Amino acid sequence: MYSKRFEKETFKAEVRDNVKTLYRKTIDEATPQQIFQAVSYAVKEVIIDDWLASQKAYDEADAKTVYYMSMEFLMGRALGNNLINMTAYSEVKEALKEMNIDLNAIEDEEPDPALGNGGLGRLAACFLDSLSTLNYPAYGCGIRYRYGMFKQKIENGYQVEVPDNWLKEGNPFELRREEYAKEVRFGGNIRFEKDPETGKDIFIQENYESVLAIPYDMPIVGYGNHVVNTLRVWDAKAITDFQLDEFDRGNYHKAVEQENLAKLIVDVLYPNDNHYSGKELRLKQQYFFISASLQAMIAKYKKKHNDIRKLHEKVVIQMNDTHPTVAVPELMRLLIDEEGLNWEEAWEVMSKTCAYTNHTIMAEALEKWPIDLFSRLLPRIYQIVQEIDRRFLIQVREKYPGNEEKVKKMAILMDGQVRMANMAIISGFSVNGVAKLHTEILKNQELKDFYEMFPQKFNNKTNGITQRRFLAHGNPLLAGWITDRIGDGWLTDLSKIANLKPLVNDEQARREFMQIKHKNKVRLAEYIKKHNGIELDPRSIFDVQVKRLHEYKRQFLNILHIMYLYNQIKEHPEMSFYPRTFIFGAKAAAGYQRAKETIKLINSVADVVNNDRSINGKLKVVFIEDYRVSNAELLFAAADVSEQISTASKEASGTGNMKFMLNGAPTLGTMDGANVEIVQEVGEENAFIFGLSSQEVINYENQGGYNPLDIYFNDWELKRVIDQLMDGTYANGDHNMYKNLYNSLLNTQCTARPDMYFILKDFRPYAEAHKRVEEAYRDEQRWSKMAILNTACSGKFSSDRTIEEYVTDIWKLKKVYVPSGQPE
Ligand code: T68
Repeated sequence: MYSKRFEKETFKAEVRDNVKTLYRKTIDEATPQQIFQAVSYAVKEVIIDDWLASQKAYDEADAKTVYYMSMEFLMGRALGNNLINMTAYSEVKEALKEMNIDLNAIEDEEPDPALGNGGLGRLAACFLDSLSTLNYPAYGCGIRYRYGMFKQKIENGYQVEVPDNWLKEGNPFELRREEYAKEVRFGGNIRFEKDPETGKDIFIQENYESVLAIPYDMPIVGYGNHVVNTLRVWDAKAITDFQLDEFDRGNYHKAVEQENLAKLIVDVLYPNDNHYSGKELRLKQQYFFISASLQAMIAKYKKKHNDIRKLHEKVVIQMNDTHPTVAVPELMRLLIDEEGLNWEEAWEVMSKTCAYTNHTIMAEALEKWPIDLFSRLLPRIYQIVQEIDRRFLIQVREKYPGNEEKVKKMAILMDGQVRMANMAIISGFSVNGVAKLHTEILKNQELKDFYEMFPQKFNNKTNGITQRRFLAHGNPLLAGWITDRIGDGWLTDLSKIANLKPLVNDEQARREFMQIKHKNKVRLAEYIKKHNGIELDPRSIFDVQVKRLHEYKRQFLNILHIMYLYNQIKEHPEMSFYPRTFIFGAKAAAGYQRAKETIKLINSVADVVNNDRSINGKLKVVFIEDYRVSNAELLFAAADVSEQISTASKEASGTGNMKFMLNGAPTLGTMDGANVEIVQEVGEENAFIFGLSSQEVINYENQGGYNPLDIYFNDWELKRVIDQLMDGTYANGDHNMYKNLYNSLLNTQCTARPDMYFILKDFRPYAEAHKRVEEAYRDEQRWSKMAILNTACSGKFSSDRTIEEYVTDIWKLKKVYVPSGQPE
């Protein structure tokens, strides 16, 4: 047993006590939210003991630690996951049941901490889970946004954004740690003096604004090993009288300004994914959490060590995309200005400490800060960036004499901008992509010049997901069945799931597998009935596309195909057609017009199709409101088909694709991102692959695109679908509702390149792939084999595997074993 405190009677007493001391109530009087809090505090008691034990063990081992720096951690709910990882889920469920409390209902009381947009933030969360489970010392460092990703409401088919006040009821799992607060300074000017004794330059920042960064720690519980790591997210507070410059004392205006800055800085997560918005506040957020995290990191190091020149032996910093890359000059600043190292010494330490992960090749996602903004906000940091750039360009000119083209492409400072990716690549010791194909594209196209100069820095780390959340927690029926069949080793070693492979030839096993899928479809249908009021037939094919809404992800292609199917059914009512349910879930960035129009289109098609009795329920379309981690778990468990249809070369990896596979849904997709590796593992015959290859897409792009009108005028069925965007069919007669979408496909006046994402080009191959899905699904035996094989071949896609690769190739950490922190 993980802890005696989870013994039924002990645990029940603890919950009763908590309800009493927190709320002066008995269990019967307490609200579900209060019970959630009381249960969480009881669980936290156990966690704290292990947390202390972990930190003690790390201290004794003097172990190297990874600092995973990320603007986003999309954690999802903590209670259920913590119980799973403490192997106490069923005990606690039973204990609560005896008190007439349903654990699932209590879990639903927890707000979904949504401090992230999508894949990048969720990846960070999976990585933390794996780091703890694999016994590696780690910190996640980020921001405690007061408002996370907005809540999505659908009103009249349109997305409406509602603020996500996730801290309203208080977060039972976090610890505020005021005593570790750090000051972060912005703006002002830099004066420099010579130190009269050493003759060194000293840089003095004057007339700056500052805020106090206050850390909140959240426990990251490893699976069954008593390891608890820390996710440290920073809140901001004004520095009022204390610590203000002498000269500023009593300066009321300044105090108010600093108050406002502090409030604003951690107020809200920017809700863009794969898109850079160049807002000053965003840069403030970046520097704020990086400066605070690095100060804390150095302070911790110095408690045990006195030679800062060896910092890199005890810490490594992984930068999750370019968002935290201001860590490079900030670490230089701390080493030079605060620790007294010279440039060369500081460079040696910094460049052995920092590593960078790239998550996208989309040009609009690349961070390039205007120099005037950057230098005004971070004057000392800017000086350091200039020096990094100056020294680097000397190297470039040495290596490529007379080649000013290279200089232009590779410089950090160019055309009035600070190019953050260039800085990260030049400064760190590792640059990784997130799937094989993506890394190859980085090396051979996007970052070719850098790869030529620093080939040793480049490496691939194919993404992964945690099977603890996305199978053990999200799909308890399948998890239980797998454990019955092959034992529970898969929970910490997903390669063991391959032991299911022989079961594809076991009819009984196949039937059970499909029965579980059916039950999960019923569970999802109930959720949809409750939330959308739509009645679904769980025997229909559940075809699911859930991910952020983005043109390159091509939800538009999916819905156009549904419009096409609907036309077909109407026109040929006699044609054989296996009933299909198409399920979407997606948030659009608030200012992303085409994305929002796509949501409206999906909902309007849903309205028409779902209410057309003449098609006998053959086709249903559902848009899940407020897609997030908690309902994602239901969706993966229930999906028959996984839609992964990005324009080839655009999706760096994808991770949803892996979650579907783990839960037994074959991929309907393009050869993009990690789909390529999924197909490699499961075999092409167990996936439905279609469309242009990444090389074909890149070739077209190099030619300036293709002409979609050639397709439009030669495929009348497709033309008809596209024309329906403009004839009011799905717009109550309004001819303008979808004109942006229509124009994005065809109109050269409105877009630089019509059909940039090759929707028309891939349409017929996509429709044909759907035909293959239908045919395969009709053959129950074949389908059940495919489904089991997808689960059985998913072993590679555990984030445990990914983390072991980061550890071996980049971080060089050692495992630390932690004795239980529980009192005997
Ligand atoms: C995603 N990126 C990739 N970005 O699109 C996906 N961007 O292919 C990959 O699997 C995943 O990262 C993990 O590697 C994102 O999710 C963002 O969310 C984002 C946020 C802010 C700014 C730019």
